[in-house]
Amino acid sequence: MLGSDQTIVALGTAQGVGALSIIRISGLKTPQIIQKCFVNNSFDPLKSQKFYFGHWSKSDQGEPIDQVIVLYFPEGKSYTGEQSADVICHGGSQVAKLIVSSVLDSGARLAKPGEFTLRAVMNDKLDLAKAESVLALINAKSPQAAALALQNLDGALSKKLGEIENDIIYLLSHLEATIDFTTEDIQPVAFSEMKIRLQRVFGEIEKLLSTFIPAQVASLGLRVALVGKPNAGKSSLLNALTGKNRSIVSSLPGTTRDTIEIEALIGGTLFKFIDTAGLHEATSELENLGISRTQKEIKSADLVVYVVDSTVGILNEDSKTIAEIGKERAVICFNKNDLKKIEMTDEITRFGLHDFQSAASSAVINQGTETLIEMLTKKTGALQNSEMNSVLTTERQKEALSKASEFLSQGARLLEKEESPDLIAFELKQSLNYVQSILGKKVDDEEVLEKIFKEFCIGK
Ligand SMILES: Nc1nc2c(ncn2[C@@H]2O[C@H](COP(=O)(O)OP(=O)(O)O)[C@@H](O)[C@H]2O)c(=O)[nH]1
Ligand SMILES: [Mg+2]
Repeated sequence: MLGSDQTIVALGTAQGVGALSIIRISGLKTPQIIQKCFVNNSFDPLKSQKFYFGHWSKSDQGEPIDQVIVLYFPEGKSYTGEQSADVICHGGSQVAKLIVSSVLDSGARLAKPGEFTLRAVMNDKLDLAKAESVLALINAKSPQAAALALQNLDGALSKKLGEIENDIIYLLSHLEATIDFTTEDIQPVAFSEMKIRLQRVFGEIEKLLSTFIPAQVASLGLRVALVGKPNAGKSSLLNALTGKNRSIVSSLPGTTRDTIEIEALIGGTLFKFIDTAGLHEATSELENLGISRTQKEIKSADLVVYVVDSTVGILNEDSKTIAEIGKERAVICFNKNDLKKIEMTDEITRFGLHDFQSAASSAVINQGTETLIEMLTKKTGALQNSEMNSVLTTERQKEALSKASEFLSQGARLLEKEESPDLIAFELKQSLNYVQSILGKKVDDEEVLEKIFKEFCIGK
């Protein structure tokens, strides 16, 4: 790998004032840098995973910069697989900076984003799927996203992919034994047995593929659009939903006047509420823009809260839009419940919307929002209790596994027709390559690596 003979350094903790900072060093020169800058007579680079307390200086004759703890990891026993150290110093704006520059002066260079993790992959300390979960864990915005990322870092996805890989290899070896039984010791299994086994792997791949969207929702947040007629109380409801006891993660004003996106962590679930422009006959170009944007939000949202003014009731246009959204994604919310208590079931039935879920709320006195949140969270129930022990968390993983699935199903078709084993084996080999690419076996594609690691922060 380019530059892996160089020693790298970076601040591992966030910039700014805090109690402590950690500086990471990795590479061949790590022990000699410590010997030069660190005053501690017992430091021994041959000892495994030791920590030392002492002063860090600019050089062996320099003034001390700080009292530090040095954690030393010899080759093969560190995160990167190389000789590596974490220097724990006091936080703040100066100390860590001075220590990093002393390491740079001693022959290291500044690490690129994700370079420590890249080295870990190159030295077989992590596979690519685990490396991606390091990034996912750092970027997690909800407890659920963090839990999924940790599961993968602990190897859940890698294990599952390893099983799939072995199953395909098994099929391949038996196919190859039928092609050339003189060189193989394997007694090939019958085609009928192969069919069963291939279907089983295919099922496993499909099951894994189905985890991608729920995992995306868990990590990116559940997109909930608030839609309805002007004046129904969408904006007020958004405020009530994201109001007290909620941690607002961010608030992004949209490009049109009336579109606002607010992230809020509620009961462990990350929500992205989108306030939209009211649906009505537009009288100006600007309104038209707002409404077409609303249509787009309706399409892209995971769930839609269709807000109805209880004093007005459902109108024909409302019912048309609600029906179009469909009962899987829509919840009807009768707002302004403080002004008028509407018979929800009657109202819904009258418009033929029998199977739709509904809730009543008052945005001004903040009533009914808990029930609405509960309803929305339940609608995402599949995300919480489906088999989420190994999940696909990145677009790259999903793309590769989809390809693996395509080749495998092509292989299955050929097997069904009892085509020649080498044709079937060809498809299976392609499938195997894609499965292995997720784990990063035989990683030689610089472009793929660059794309993954540029997302990382420096120091990881
Ligand atoms: N009484 C009452 N008034 C409400 C309620 N929700 C909204 N409003 C009022 O209805 C008007 C329109 O609300 P707004 O949130 O701007 O509606 P939007 O156009 O759908 O975003 C405002 O005057 C709000 O104060 C509610 O639950 N009860
Ligand atoms: Mg509004």
